[in-house]
This record gives sequence, C-alpha cells and structure tokens, in this order.
Amino acid sequence: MKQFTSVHDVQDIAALVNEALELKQSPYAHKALGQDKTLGLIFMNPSLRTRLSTQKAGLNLGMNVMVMNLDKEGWALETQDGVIMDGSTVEHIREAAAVMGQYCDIIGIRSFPKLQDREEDYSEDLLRKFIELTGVPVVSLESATRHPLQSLADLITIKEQTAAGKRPKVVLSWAPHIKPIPHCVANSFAEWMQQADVELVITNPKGYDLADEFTQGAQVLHNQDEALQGADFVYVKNWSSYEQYGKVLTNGEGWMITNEKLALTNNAKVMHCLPVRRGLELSHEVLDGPNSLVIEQANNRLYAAQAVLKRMLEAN
Ligand code: SN0
Repeated sequence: MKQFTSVHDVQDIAALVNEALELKQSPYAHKALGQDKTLGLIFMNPSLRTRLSTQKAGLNLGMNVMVMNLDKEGWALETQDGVIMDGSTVEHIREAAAVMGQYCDIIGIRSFPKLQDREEDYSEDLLRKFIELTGVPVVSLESATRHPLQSLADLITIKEQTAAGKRPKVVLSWAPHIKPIPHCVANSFAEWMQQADVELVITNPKGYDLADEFTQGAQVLHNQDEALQGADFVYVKNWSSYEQYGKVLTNGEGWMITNEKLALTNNAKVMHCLPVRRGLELSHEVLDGPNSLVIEQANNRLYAAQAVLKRMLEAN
C-alpha cells in the first residue's frame, strides 16, 4: 500500500479487517518489520486517539516514531504556490514536506477543513501536496473530507460485534452540536459502509445531506424515528451543513440518542468516534449504558493503524 487516504486505496477491505483482528490477537508478532524504519506523525489540529493509537501502532511494529504538532511547534506554513512570502508565513510546504520526507519512511498527516470554502476543502489540496512532496507513503490522520483510519476501526468494530452471516442494519444518525464540525467522519463512514456487507441508512435534518459522492446509493431519511427502526448499530455524529457550507442550521432539538430512542431499534449498539460532548451529542445514559461501544471502538483504532502501517512496510 503506497497511500492510505480513503477506502479507494484498499484493494481487499475484508482482508484488511481480518488482518487487523489478527494483530489484535498478537500485536507484537511483526516487530522486525519496522526495525530501522521511521514513522513521522504531523498534526495541524488537536488529536488524542489518532495520535496515541498511531504512535503505538508504529511502536508495536518496531518502528521509531516522531510526532510533531506542526501548527504550534513548526514555522507558520505557506501552502499557496507562487506567492511572495512577505507576510506571516515563514516556510513553504514545498520545502517543509520535502524535508520531512528525508527523515521518515512513512508520514501521517492530520489537517482539518477550514469550513469556509467548499471547493477549497473538497480539493484536498494539503493532503495531495504532502503526498507529492514528501515522496514517501502517506497515511491520512483525518484530512479535509475523510477520516479513513476511523472508518476502518469502525468496520472492525462492527465485524467483531456481528454474528457470522448476518447483514446488520447500520444507521448513521446526525447529532446536535453548537459549532461547525467537519464532514470527514460521516463522509468516510458512509463511503466505507457502502463497501461493507451492511445495510446503511443515513438520517439527518433537512439541509444536512452529505455530498452525493460519499452517500451514493444509501438511503437518506429526514425522519430519525423511522430510520432507527430495527437498527443493529447507531453511529452518532454531528456535521455542519454541506449545502450551506460549514453552517449550523439548527440546534437539533430531539436528535440526541437517548434510551427512549434506542427502544425503537433492535437493541442497537451505539458508536461515536469521540471526542463526544455528553448531554449534547449523546446522552449520559447511553454512553454509560450497556449498548455503548465507544471505548472498544477507540481501542480498535490501534489495530486499524497497525494493519495499514504493516501493509505499507511490507510494500516498501
Ligand atoms: C473532529 C471531527 O471531525 O468531528 C475530530 C473527530 C475525530 N471533532 C471535532 O472537531 C470536535 C470539536 C468539538 O468542539 O466538539
């Protein structure tokens, strides 16, 4: 595997999920693979799970790991080509990324969308430049439009919790929030679930439909109660509007998943990528109750990252 930026970079998704589950059984079985190899993790935005799980994944494979919060610790980065740098930016991505490529065998990069200009965010300019300029395999640690390591961990979790031969109903349910949140997790989840053996239903208020390129084929319902009927998994996530790009259109009253809402489902397991705002996105009772998978889901981030890094080490 040369890059991991979306589901489209994976040839055999089921095999990758199985590989992650094998790594979960014996995480240290491939320590020799990463010997004398360096993983560089670059963050332009905050992170807890992605940072720690990907770091640990590299260490489990015997790699050296370097982490840098480039937004806080690096020089102010210029990403536009051809500009005269007589303002606040100090270093151009052309040099910065090329230099990081000299020190690392694999690079992970996190860069959120700005949620100002839809075309700019959906062009994935920074991620594409990183891939081109570093010259080494690149793993997306959440880009402007996707969060593929999260989605792989989500699929691993669903597979683990589903009886063999059953095709579960998975509902991606929009949740309330107070500020504009990226579409990445929801886009990516929709994209991965379309490739998996599940029935995907998406439910969100009017004005919050995700981009067609990610939801194509999936049923989208604006009535949450209808969507929740018979669900085996409810994936809770907020996102800002795609149509009125980056805007918060409603306070989403009545959209939080509670025990009352869960009663409409097939005793569904509840998922969230975290961080979660308790009492706003998801109720305390559900998060603390027996149906919540959020901690196991976060645990699986480690094996998702380890499976991807293993594939990259094997290919190079
Ligand atoms: C990010 C997102 O894309 O939804 C990262 C999730 C892995 N989440 C947030 O930005 C939450 C911020 C907040 O204030 O709740």
